[in-house]
Amino acid sequence: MALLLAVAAGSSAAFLHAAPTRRTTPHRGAVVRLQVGDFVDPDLVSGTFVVDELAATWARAGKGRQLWKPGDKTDSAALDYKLLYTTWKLNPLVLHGYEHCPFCTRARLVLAWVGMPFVCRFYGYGAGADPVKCEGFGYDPVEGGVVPLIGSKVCPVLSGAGVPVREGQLGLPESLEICSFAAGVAKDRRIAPATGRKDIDEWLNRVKPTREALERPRLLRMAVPDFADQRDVEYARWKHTRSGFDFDAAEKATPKLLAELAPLLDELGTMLRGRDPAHGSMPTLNLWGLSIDDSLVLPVLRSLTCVKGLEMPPLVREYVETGCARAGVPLFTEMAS
Ligand SMILES: N[C@@H](CCC(=O)N[C@@H](CS)C(=O)NCC(=O)O)C(=O)O
Repeated sequence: MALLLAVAAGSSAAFLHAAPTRRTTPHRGAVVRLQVGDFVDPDLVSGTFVVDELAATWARAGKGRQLWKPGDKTDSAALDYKLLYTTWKLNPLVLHGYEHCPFCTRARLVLAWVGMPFVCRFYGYGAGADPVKCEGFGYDPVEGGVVPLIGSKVCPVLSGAGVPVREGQLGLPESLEICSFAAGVAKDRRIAPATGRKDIDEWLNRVKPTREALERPRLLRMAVPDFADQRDVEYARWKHTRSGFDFDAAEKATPKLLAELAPLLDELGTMLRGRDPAHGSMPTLNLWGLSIDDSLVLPVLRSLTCVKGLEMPPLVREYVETGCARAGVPLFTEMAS
């Protein structure tokens, strides 16, 4: 063994310094070949077993080559994608958002369902709002929240190597664009596109005023990063109040609102047509399993878990519990009020 190592070490030095004699067919490490001019090609071997082995190890380790980085092109688009995906595994994408926000939840669910490597970064809800434009509410208008990424304080935003961005931006905003991008590049699992089902669209519209009245006062009381600072709470109250929302009246109307919501939740139960065997058999809106349709409805149900005493029909409860659990997204039940 000692002898073999000595021979190997000697040959290694010879390989590094000796003039190459012949080119072999590319071995495993050789496929990562960038279309750039000046890099050392280690596919030049001496023809002896030990040296060939060392050359293969050298090449597999990527020694002597210019390292691939996102944006580089090899001679194969499939390989570029593979390398990009490996980059994401090592350096996960970042989903910037608010914990309470349904649009952020939508992106988070889809990214997790399809197995994208990502982490979440949450912000205070008032960070990035300009007090000059918001009657004194908000703070850090230049550096706060996602302003440095996209120039405005709207979440969610996805950032990271290889994420497509518009000119002048450093991240991809818009929840459905993030979902579409993720569905297009995901490797581990798939999600079906949205159907455009009219019943889903109508249900979302009909439930909106009731759920907003129930959620808004309660979301602000939750122990989440979004409202950790009193300035975040004040900004949110200002934002909704100026658009005509009455926090006190909404809280007082809780029994009436709950009564309004109950038949809508029953109706949703009848709209759940399938289950997804690839996702722990969770209930789904469509017969063929998870689709973008589910990412439109589930965030709404998740938000509603901040309402104490809210009863959901068993299938709807199972839908929100399993759908969110599959994505590692917590419900608000323990913070409900
Ligand atoms: N169409 C956008 C809507 C995003 C949106 O409205 N986000 C809200 C959070 S719930 C936001 O960031 N609002 C900032 C503000 O109002 O200050 C999407 O789907 O991503």
